[in-house]
Amino acid sequence: MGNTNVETEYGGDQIQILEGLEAVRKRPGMYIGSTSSTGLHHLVYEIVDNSIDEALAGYCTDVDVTIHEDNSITVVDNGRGIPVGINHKAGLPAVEVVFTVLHAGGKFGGGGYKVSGGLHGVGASVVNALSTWLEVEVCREGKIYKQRYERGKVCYPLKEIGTCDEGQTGTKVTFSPDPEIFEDTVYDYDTLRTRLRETAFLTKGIRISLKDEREENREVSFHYEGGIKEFVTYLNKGKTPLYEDVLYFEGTKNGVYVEVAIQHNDSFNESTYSFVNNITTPEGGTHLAGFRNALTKTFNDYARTSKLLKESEANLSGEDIREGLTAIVSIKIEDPQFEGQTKQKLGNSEARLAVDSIVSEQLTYYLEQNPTIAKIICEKSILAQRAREAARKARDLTRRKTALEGMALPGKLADCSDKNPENCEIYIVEGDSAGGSAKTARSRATQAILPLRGKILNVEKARLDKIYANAEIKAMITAFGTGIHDDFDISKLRYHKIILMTDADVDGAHISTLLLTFIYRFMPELIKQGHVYLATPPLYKLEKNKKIWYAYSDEELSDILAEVGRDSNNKIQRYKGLGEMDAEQLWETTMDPERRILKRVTMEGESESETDLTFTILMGDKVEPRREFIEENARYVKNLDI
Ligand code: 28G
Repeated sequence: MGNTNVETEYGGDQIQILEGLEAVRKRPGMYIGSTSSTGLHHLVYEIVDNSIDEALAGYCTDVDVTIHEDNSITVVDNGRGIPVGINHKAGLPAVEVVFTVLHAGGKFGGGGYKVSGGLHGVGASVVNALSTWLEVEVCREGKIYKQRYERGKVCYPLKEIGTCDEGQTGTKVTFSPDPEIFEDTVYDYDTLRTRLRETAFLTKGIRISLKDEREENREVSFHYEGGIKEFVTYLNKGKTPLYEDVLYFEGTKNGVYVEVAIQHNDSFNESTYSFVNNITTPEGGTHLAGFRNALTKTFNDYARTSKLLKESEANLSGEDIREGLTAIVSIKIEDPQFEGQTKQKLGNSEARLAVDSIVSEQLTYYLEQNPTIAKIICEKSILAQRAREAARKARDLTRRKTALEGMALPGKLADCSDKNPENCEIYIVEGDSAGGSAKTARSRATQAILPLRGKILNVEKARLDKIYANAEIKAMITAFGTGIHDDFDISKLRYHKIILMTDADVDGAHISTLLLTFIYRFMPELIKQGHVYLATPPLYKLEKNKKIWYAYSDEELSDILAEVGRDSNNKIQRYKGLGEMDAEQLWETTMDPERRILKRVTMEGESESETDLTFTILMGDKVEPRREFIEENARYVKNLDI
């Protein structure tokens, strides 16, 4: 016998194990959130997380991820290798336990989380259960061990398959996601790349590579010695920083390890992202509250003692200090408690204390040591304070107006007659002439039209008082009915579909992006809840023998030509803008709910910091990053599916 099998008995315990994994297959959503593309990609993160835990424990420096031709995935790390000795409780090799025993507390099942050196391997059995097959190889003590599973079931006992150098250790996992479970089993390179980059930023020093064997030369590697400090630099790359330094604070308090990096830029938006154990917390929680409190307190103290803020002046608000701030708050905590409806909000009170005291202490020291930078930030905050005061006055004025006149809808709006928002849609149309055609074409009961004149204000580059004063923006705010920012109330939304209709050319795409930027910054819930759509006008009209075809892409045009014959009786018209269509054509091709194609704008699967960066780069004033971005992300520009 060439291979030495590790002796195992398969008794009652093993049957229980199978029942455990059966439960995962019956209710995959409970363990990985969903069986959509998001869940599919989640499998990779679960496996990679185990390598990251090994890195956080101090034993792993490299993680390599490969997407194979058949969409199976291999992850290799150079950690200690999952132990192969018999685990006495289960009577099985530890590695087999890791892959076949459903561990308490998956991400979506509640309970404990894994963190450095603690609970590694929590998600491996879930991935195993949801894969048609999975193979694990472990390199330890000069030997290579292997085991294979199919739909979670062991194919053979752990066996030795060869030798390796004494000092060489590590783990290799290959799995093939089960098409019986997932709607789609095709991996998206960009999605994995974005997430792995984020993971590399959050785990300083680690090297993570990604290779796509489905396409030649698709390979990247991430390695950030500066960790979240470099994350902040990356997020600010399309902006103009107000000072060169990225401020970095780090420490451990009451068992909470805290890392914070910040830098201000000359924009007016805040981009703060918080993480707990490398997991993003979009709803924040105690760690973020601690950070904000420390920032507000420390800057006010400094501005007072340095006399930058006079005694007669009011305190700076947190918002003033965070105008133009890019920040990462990342903590590691043994037993994180997640609260709120979506369990995305950290609840541990010790995290608030730890972040607050570490940031307060180290930021106070930093400001004392760097008075020039301290002054730049304080002065920016004081300007923000004044602009906010001016904006408040402008807003109060418009509020009073609407209170007197009732809801004054914009004059250019051709409203629909149906008053049930669920049935109603509003077309935001570029240009008065296309607006005119749309008003004629529309179905008056349910379709409202709001024409906008030319380019709308770029909200990335304007302060609040100027934004509120802009006519096109005011028209949209009153037409939508929801209010914005703190006043935002989705229950007041007047149309359940907001449809952006612009020319199918570069200018049109630019206007769509300006509109989306406005909605994303001021009413992100509209996008998150799926109310925002892009209309797709046709690119070509084809006429032959009194019959008409419309083509929405070049591909479609050649398909139609192949079908009807490519001869001189074909008349092909290339539409340059919406204005070239008459009302009837506009209705047939772009507005008729029976025939039109709408693209819903989503943020699913995209990391939030990446969406923010997309808007900053597309709308900011740096030319080079925008050109690079458009080249790298032709995909985005093609379908604008953010
Ligand atoms: C390549 C794809 C995914 C991993 C390790 C290393 C250890 C480990 C993993 O132990 C079981 C439970 C607590 C000790 C730990 C090795 C200690 C000593 C490990 C991975 C045994 C889990 N030597 N590397 N799990 N613990 N990489 N990569 O999964 O008691 S998982």
